[in-house]
Amino acid sequence: MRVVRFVVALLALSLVLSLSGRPPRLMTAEVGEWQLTSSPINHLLDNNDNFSKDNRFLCFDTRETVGGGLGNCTAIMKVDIATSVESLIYAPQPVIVDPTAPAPGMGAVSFSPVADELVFIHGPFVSETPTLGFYGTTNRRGGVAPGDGSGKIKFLDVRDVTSAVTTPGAHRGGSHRHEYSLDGKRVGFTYDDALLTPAGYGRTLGFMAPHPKAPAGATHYTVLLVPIVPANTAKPGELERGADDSWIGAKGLMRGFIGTVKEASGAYTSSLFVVDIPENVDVTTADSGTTTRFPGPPKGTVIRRLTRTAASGIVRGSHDGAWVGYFATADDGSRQVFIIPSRGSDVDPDPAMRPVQATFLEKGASAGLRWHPSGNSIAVLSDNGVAVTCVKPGPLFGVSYFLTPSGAGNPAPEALVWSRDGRMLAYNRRVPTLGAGGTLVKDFGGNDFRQIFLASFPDANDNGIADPIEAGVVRNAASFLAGRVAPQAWASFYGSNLAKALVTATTTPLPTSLGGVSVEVTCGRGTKRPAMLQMVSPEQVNFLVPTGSLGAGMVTVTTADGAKVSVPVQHEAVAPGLFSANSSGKGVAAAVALRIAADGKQSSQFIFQCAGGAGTCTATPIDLGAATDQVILLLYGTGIRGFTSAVKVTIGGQAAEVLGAAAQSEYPGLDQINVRVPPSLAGKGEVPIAVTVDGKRANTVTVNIR
Ligand SMILES: [Ca+2]
Repeated sequence: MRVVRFVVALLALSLVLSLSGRPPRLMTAEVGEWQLTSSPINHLLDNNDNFSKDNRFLCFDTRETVGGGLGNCTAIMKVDIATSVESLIYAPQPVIVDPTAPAPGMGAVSFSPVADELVFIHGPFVSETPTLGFYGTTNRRGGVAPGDGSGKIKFLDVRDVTSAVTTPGAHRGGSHRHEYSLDGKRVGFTYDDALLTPAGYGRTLGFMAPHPKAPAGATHYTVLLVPIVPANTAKPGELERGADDSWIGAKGLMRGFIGTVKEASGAYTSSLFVVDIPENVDVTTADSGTTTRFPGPPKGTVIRRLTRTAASGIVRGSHDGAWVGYFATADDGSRQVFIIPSRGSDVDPDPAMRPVQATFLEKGASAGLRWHPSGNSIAVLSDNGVAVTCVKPGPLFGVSYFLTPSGAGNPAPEALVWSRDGRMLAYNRRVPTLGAGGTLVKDFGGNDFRQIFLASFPDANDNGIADPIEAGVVRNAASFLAGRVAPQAWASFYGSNLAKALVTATTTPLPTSLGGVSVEVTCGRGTKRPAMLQMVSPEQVNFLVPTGSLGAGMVTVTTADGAKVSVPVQHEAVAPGLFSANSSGKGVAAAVALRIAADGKQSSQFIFQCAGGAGTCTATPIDLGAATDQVILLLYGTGIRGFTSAVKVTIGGQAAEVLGAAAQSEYPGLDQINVRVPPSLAGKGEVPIAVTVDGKRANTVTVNIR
C-alpha cells in the first residue's frame, strides 16, 4: 500500500528536519541532592534571589518559627554553603509576636547581585506602631541590611498615608517581593495599596530606582507600573490585578507579570503581560496618587499583552531578555512551562514569535520556574523533585532531567533558585528536624521545618545543558516524545558521531547492525536484546524496540567508532505516537481518507499533499460527501498495538467511532487506527485529532474537513 511506503519514508525523513519545538518527555538517571541546613528553625528561600554575589552564602527568612506568617518573622539569616554555619543578618529589637498585631514583621529576602547587602520586606518598628499600625500586606517597605550582620538598616521606599496628596516618590501601601535587576540598579516589587484597597483595588506592581528626588527616609524613588481599576469595574482591555512579576533581562527594562484583564466577552482572563520601562524613564512623571486617586505609572512605560489564553506564574525572563517563561495548560491537560519571545505574542503572524511548550513532564510542572544564566536550560519543580529542561533549539529541546529524587515519598520541594554562576540550585523541603534534646520538633504551624537543600548542575562542558541530556535522547519516532517507548514501536536515538554516513536498511528482515552501528535495549529486568535498525546517520539512529521490553531500562548504541553510548529509557506497554505528514509530530496526519458510498463503492485519498521536499506537506481538505456516505480515516502510528483496554479518538472535539486499532501487517512496528469521521464535522476546516491509548495521550495531529 502506498501509504505504508510513505510512512516508512517518514522515519528516515525526520532526520533532515529541524527538531525545534518537537514535544519530548523526560529522561531519568542517577540523581543527587544534599541537605545544607538542619537547625530547628524555618529557612525560607521563598522564590527570591538567595545566593550572595560570590555564591558563598544563601539568605533566608525564618517565618513560622516563633509565630504565624511574615508578621511574626523575627530574624533574617544566612548560611555559609561551605560550612553550613548559620548566622544572623538582622533581628530588630523589640518585636511584638502576636497573631493579629505583630511588629515589625519581615521576610522574602534577596541578596544584591552587586553588593554585600540584602533586601527584604520590613513592617513598622514597634516604636512606630502607635502612628503607623502593625505589620500587614498594605503596611510594609523594602528594608536593606548589610551582609556582615551588623544589624544596620536603611529603607528603599517610604510610606505616606497621612497626607491627602501622596509625597512624590513615596507610596501608600505595602511593597513586597523586592527583586534587584541583575545589574543591581532597579528594584521591582509587588504592591498593595493601603488607602484604596478597601475601595476594591487589588494587587499591582512597580519598581524603585535611586533618584536625587527620592523622598526623605528613602534611598529610592518609587513608582507603580501597571494601572488597575477596582474589582468588577473594568472595561474590556482594562486590568484589575497584576502580580507574579519578575524582571526580564539584566537591566530592568522589562517586567513580566500575570495580569487579570476584562475581555470583550465580559469574562476575565489571567494572562501574560510585559511592561516596558525605558532606560531613561523619568520617574518623576509618575502620579503618586491621592487619598481618592490610585497612583499611576511614569510616562513612556508601555504594557504589552503576550498571551490571550490563561497563563500563571511566577513568570521568569531569560537573563539576556530574549524569552519569557510561564505556566499554562498543555494539550493533555497537564500544567507545563511554556516560553515565548519577550517581543512575541500568541497572535503574531510569525510562528517564531508565538509561545512553545518547553516542558513535557509526565506529572507536570508545579512551580519554581527559573532560567539558567546561559538561557539554554530552565529549572522547575515536578513530581516532588527538581528537573532541568533543555530549551536550546535543536534535538535536545524540551528534554528534562531530574537532578534530585522525585516521586511520592519525597517531601515537596519549594522555591528553586540557581546560584549566580549556574552551577547549583537551592530549594526548600520540609523534613523531620531534631531539637536540642534530640527529639523531633515542629514549626509554629505544627509542620516539619523547612530546610535548605542543594543540587549541583551536571555541566562539565559548561554549555548550560545538563550533560546527561547531551549524551543522547531516545524519542518515539512518530510523536518525538522523549524517554518513553513501547515494545515493537519505532524509536529514534539522537546523539553525535553515531554512524559515518546515512545508511538505510534494504534487507528483510531488518538488520541488527547497519553501517557499523548496533543498538542494544536493556529492559527493566536487565535482559539485553538487540534492536532491528531502519536507518543510521551521524546524529540519528532509527530502531525497533524489541518485544518483551518493560520497565526502567537503557538503550545502548555502539557507534561506528566502537564507542558505547547509553541513555535511560522507560519501557511502557503503550507509548502512542501518530505519524504526521511532515514528520514533525504535529500538523496534518499522515493518513488516508476512505469513503464508502451507500452502494458500497469505495474511494480513497491522502489527506495531505507535499509540494516538494521535507516539511512542505499541507492538508488536502476531505469531502464528507452525501449524507449516506461514510468516511473512515486510516491513521498510522507506533507504540499503540499493546493496548489492553481502549483506543479513544476525538476529531474536532467530537468522539469518533474507532473501527479498529492494530499492528499494520505490512511493516514491522507500524500500527493503524481506523476511525469513522463524524458527519457533523462537515465544513469545520482544520480540526485536531486526539488519540488516547489505555489513557495515554498521543501527539495531536490534524485533518481538514471541507
Ligand atoms: Ca553540558
